[in-house]
Amino acid sequence: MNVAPYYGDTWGVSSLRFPAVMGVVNVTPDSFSDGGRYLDSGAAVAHGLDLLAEGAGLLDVGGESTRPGAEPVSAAEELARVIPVVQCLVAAAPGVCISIDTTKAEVARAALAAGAAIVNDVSALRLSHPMAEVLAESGAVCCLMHMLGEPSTMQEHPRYDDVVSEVKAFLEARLTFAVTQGIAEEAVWLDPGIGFGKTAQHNLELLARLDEIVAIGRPLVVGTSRKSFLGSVAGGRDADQRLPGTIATNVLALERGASVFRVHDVAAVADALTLASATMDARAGSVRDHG
Ligand code: PMM
Repeated sequence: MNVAPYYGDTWGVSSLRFPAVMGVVNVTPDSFSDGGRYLDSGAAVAHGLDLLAEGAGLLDVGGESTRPGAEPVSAAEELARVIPVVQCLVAAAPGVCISIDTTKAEVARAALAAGAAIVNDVSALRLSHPMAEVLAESGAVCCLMHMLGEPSTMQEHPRYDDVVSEVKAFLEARLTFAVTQGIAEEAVWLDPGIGFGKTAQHNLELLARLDEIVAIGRPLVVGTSRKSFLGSVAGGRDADQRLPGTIATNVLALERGASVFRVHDVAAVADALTLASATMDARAGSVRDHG
């Protein structure tokens, strides 16, 4: 495992090695844990470069908050937020692997043209119909995520008979849909959507049985970073006090087979994953020397 930065390499998806830390760059006024901090594109770019130096293998740039109850933003506003950031990051760190966190096909198209390589669509191709076409034509990697309902209502009494099997069936169906739309199966990553229409207990069950979703056979992205269940399970922690929970859940997800770890606190999580991975290698009898 290597969660070190890939400076000097030819960046992009083909050179991305798993497990990889995905650093979050939210260019939004209202994301739940860092809203407003990087709304200025210069601050967002500087933050992205810091995350790369801390060990992010890729950056997830987003211009629309998906926090519970968040209001949608127009495509024009989202484009104005994210495209300058993608352009500047590509110029400042040639070959950087950028994922665009959007549900809108026109934002995805413009971000790919500006140098992004991955589309992180939390609606899993359900909100913007041309999205599948954009992905099929470009050959970009896409991350398809499970969400119950939509951000404005998703936390209103989410119910499942068996959250793990339902999320798994949903992801399998979206993968099949993507392939029928001409997207290569190899270009699809999946994500159980921690916190998207789930209670704390649902999130814990998904993490505990993550291996069942990994068994679908596509790289799995997990995003637990600073999410509210980490605070509630630990007895009440604000977003800025959830790093221990973020680390614990990402290490667990690694052990259960996840490939991409979407986090705000890159340095700490990259360190934790390096140590966890070295420990897993040692159990496997790996000859790799960790010094
Ligand atoms: N979580 C958020 C936004 N985008 N994308 C994926 N693939 N997985 C996630 O868990 C995810 C996401 C919400 O977190 P933020 O407001 O801190 O960005």
